Amino acid sequence: MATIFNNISYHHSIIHCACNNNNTNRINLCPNLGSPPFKKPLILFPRKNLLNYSGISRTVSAISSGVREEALPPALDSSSDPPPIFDGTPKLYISYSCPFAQRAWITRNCKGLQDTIKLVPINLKNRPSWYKEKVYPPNKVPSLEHNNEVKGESLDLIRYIDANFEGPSLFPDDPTKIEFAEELLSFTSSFSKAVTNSLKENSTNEAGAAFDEIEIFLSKFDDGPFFLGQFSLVDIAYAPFVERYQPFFFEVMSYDITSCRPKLAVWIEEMNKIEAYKQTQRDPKEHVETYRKRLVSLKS
Ligand SMILES: N[C@@H](CCC(=O)N[C@@H](CS)C(=O)NCC(=O)O)C(=O)O
Repeated sequence: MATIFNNISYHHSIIHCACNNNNTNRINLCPNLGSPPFKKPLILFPRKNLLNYSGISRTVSAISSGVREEALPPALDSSSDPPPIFDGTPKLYISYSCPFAQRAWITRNCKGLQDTIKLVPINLKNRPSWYKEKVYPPNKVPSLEHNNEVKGESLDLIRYIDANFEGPSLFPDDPTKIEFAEELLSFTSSFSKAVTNSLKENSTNEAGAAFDEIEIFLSKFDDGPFFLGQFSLVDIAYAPFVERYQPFFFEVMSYDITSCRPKLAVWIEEMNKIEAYKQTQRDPKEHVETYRKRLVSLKS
């Protein structure tokens, strides 16, 4: 599972973009559609700019240092006994394939909480009945058992984990960045809706416009390659979705989401260096198949 993007070259590739990379307001200047057979995207990003981001090494190395490879437990199914519930050990219930759960899992890893918050993976296709009955009545993942309560909703959970557990802070102090973080966190649902609409219409128009928005967002702060400059919960909120959209759009829609979006290309590359995130990634082929099925169900 930790191998994910290691076996593909989408974001580690070279560099080649004919459009004006400084004009982040352009829409559809670079329509991005190639006719198959389609080459792996060639992304040109100004590596020397990365070296100017003084914050990267500080934040990300703090997160990555001490992150060790974790043996992931098997997913529990309808035949599995529940873990000891409300025994005082915080537990994060996830599904390995769920992007919402992945947000909470990345946050837990980035805070270095592997020994504090126990990971409890659930097989959603063959869900144990005790999960709904005894743990989390909405019957969704993620959920977090902490202090004799169970909470859900991924965007609430990542904030909760950040605020209530030890480890590096993943939310800014600066009021301008806080305001922007709120805007970006709110945009996550519009982003996913735009992609879903694109899939329904078999067109990249709406998704392309949403990726253009992302490119503009990534241009706001220049003290690092992340949404708020420095790595934060905002990056964690977007990463699981971009991880799925990038290979799906590339393989199925022949659309390279990083083409003419140099900030997004760099963001993906930098995210993929974060060990705490890498440990949560899945094989891109699996994402492509999941979204292929989703596409069929959206159209039927
Ligand atoms: N808004 C929720 C969405 C969570 C969600 O939809 N999780 C899916 C898995 S990716 C789930 O548990 N589905 C089970 C179901 O709907 O029965 C969040 O952000 O946590």
